[in-house]
Amino acid sequence: MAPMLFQAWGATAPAKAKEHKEQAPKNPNVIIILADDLGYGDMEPYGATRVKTPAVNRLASQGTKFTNVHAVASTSTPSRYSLLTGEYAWRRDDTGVAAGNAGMIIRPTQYTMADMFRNAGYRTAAIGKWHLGLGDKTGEQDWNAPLPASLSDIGFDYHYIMAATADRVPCVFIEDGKVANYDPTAPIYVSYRQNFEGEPTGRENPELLTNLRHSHGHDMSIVNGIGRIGFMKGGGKALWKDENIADSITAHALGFMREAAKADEPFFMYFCTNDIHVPRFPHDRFRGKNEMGLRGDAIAQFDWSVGRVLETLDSLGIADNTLVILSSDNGPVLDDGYDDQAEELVGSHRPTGPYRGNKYSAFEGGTMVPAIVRWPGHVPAGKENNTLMSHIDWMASLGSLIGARLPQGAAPDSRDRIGNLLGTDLTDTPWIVEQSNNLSIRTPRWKYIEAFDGSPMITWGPKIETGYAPQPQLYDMSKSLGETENVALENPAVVYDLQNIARRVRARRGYKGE
Ligand code: NG6
Ligand code: CA
Repeated sequence: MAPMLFQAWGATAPAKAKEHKEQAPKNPNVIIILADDLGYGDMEPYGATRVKTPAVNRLASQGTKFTNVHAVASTSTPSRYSLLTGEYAWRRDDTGVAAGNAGMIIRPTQYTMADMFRNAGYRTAAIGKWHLGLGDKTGEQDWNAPLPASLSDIGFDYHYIMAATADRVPCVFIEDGKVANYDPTAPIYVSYRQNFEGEPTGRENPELLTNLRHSHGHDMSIVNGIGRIGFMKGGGKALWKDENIADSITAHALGFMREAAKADEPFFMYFCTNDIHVPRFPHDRFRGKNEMGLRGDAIAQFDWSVGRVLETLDSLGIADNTLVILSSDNGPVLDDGYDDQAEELVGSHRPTGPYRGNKYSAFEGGTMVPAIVRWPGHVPAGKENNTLMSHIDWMASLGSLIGARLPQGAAPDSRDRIGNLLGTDLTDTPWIVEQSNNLSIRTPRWKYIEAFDGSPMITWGPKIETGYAPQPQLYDMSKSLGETENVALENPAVVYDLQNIARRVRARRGYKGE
């Protein structure tokens, strides 16, 4: 049940946005801080000792630390798609890890979390990592002109984003549908098929990899002394410098917050850091401060970004009226393709905490993520909360919070669990779905992984257990979080029930257990 914090809107919600705003000045700002590949165990509140995370510690002490929150998928694109649309990404076959020249995956006709906030009178922004495609058609973008489809078509008033990931071309920021700082003397060309004549690559010109060398993949175009996935030419002064990415992203986030506060408009900010995804190449001021090398430094840089957001809320005097949600898009990975010594220096640090598997896995390490929620006076402060929750439910939950009315068919798979998110209702969701190359069902007690024919280890680079097995797996999470003892044969009735949930949710968009 939604808490009765705000009056629900009338049927003509969008047209009455302004009136509503005046009636309910307390509609909180909402900031989702989404880290990239940050593991359950990667920050101090979750047990990390080899890296300091003072800003996150502060957020946790002023809010609630959740210990059973799951991303929808174990990689970025499907995880983010699901969060922003409230539809399971696996319902579509074009939501796998996107190339930097993928067309916009969320279609303008879809109703997104940003549409929801915008129609409720919020100013909306997406800042940082995007990874959900841009422009009309894959491979056909003209990066030298305004893109025909961009985030303004799916509910964002403002965006300053990276098209995909820092390891994928094009290595430029996109601001309001155009390359930011566009350099007319260096037109931009992008291909994921072939190189442009005369352009060096990591494979052929390793001597030009002056900043980071690859360990697997990442041997195509070289930008800023780092090999990337995909080929690009041009960019000139628009090209990012990896060491400044966190600064740029954070500065634009703070700028957006200040403008919204100045206009006295409630805002929704989807703030996605590049940290701690590869290539990990943080600014000098974060280097060498912990024993884990670049991966630890990237965590420290992430923490700095969080701190800047919190300080800015304070200085604008809006911290009490802002719901801050911090989480990650998928589980952690050490060596994800660059020679940054993450494996060699990890020591006793456990990126997934007590969980098995990593990013990419069907095991819990793939989708188990940190989640900290702060809203002074509304969300219990300094509490730990073990309620089972999934990112899929955040759209309907936040909609309920702000009294949004979603059009029929919007956010089909998202359940209103706002009481869970605010820590006022400790009833677990009966089950959630996790996606790797197969599906898993997680309940408060059990974890069921569908049978799947695939290698038990990733075969193309990272040393990671996939969690795939030719027969069903069932783990009793109340006995051990480590997914080591498959008890499927001893519990056929449980397996049968969980298989049925997987079958039904697959068969029907919007199946929620009824
Ligand atoms: C993989 C990349 C990896 C990372 C991942 C996506 C190679 C060898 N590896 O294909 O480095 O970019 O895709 O990560 O290319 S995610 O967090 O955005 O999903
Ligand atoms: Ca990720």
